[in-house]
Amino acid sequence: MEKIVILTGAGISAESGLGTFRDAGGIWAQHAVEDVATPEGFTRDPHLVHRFYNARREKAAGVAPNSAHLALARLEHEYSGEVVIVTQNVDALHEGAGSTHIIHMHGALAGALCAACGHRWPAPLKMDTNDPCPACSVPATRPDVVWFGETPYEMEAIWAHLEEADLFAAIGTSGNVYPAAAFAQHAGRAGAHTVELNLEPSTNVRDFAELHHGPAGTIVPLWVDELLRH
Ligand code: BJW
Repeated sequence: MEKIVILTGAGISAESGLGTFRDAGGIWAQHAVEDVATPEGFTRDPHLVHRFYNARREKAAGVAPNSAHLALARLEHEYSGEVVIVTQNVDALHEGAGSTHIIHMHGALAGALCAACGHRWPAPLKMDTNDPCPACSVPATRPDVVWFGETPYEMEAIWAHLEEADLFAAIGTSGNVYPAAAFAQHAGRAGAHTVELNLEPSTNVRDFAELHHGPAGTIVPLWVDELLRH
């Protein structure tokens, strides 16, 4: 029984209509990363950060999984081995497609987090920093997402999955953000065959043994068909 670990990034959701971060006209071209994706930015102007995430939550609620998300769900259900998705994405499109073994290493738009006590609960569509925490009542609500300088979720489990992987694939990620950008090297050194599926070569393309370049909605279903044939 073979284990497949798949890292996904913003590029897999691009054809569903969600913007990527670093492509021309992407999210970081419209918003300063230090203002909306750091704990310091949240301390400076929590209302700005909530406006940014409320708008993204609203947008994400109106989009549907594309053929790449659907192909990964099919892989999980039809493959004889184990399939684990580690996503950097905060949208719920893998869940919407029917995948079940998903780790949201950068959190989720669907989550709220109390900056005072660490309690986590389902986020309403619109959040504000004055919303009281249901556990401690302190008005310190923030999106349950991982900002620069914070520790991504479930890292111990992720490193263990990477070390057990027979096949590691990265889909739709530019390879600029650590620790995710180190996963291919880590899995490859532990013995996995490494595959990149991305619109263009990523920053760490040299860490991959096999490359498929093109839109995820086209190349991921073909790759999954091939895996299920063997
Ligand atoms: C398509 C496509 C189509 C387009 N089909 N493809 C110096 C050196 C090394 C590291 C550091 C350093 N200084 C600081 C650090 C650490 C820092 C970091 O990496 N900084 C770099 C900028 C240098 N990292 C952190 O702080 C992280 N924490 C950490 O390291 O803690 C220490 C620790 C490590 C290990 C164990 C324990 C502790 C936290 C990082 C948090 C990132 N947060 C964000 C925001 C999350 C919430 C939100 O969504 O708002 O996460 S930033 C943003 O970038 C978001 C994404 O998940 C992440 C990655 O972006 P992604 O997905 O790769 O998107 P893009 O836009 O970059 O790329 C899209 C790709 O798709 C492109 O290649 C396109 O070509 C492609 N594409 N259309 C296929 N149709």
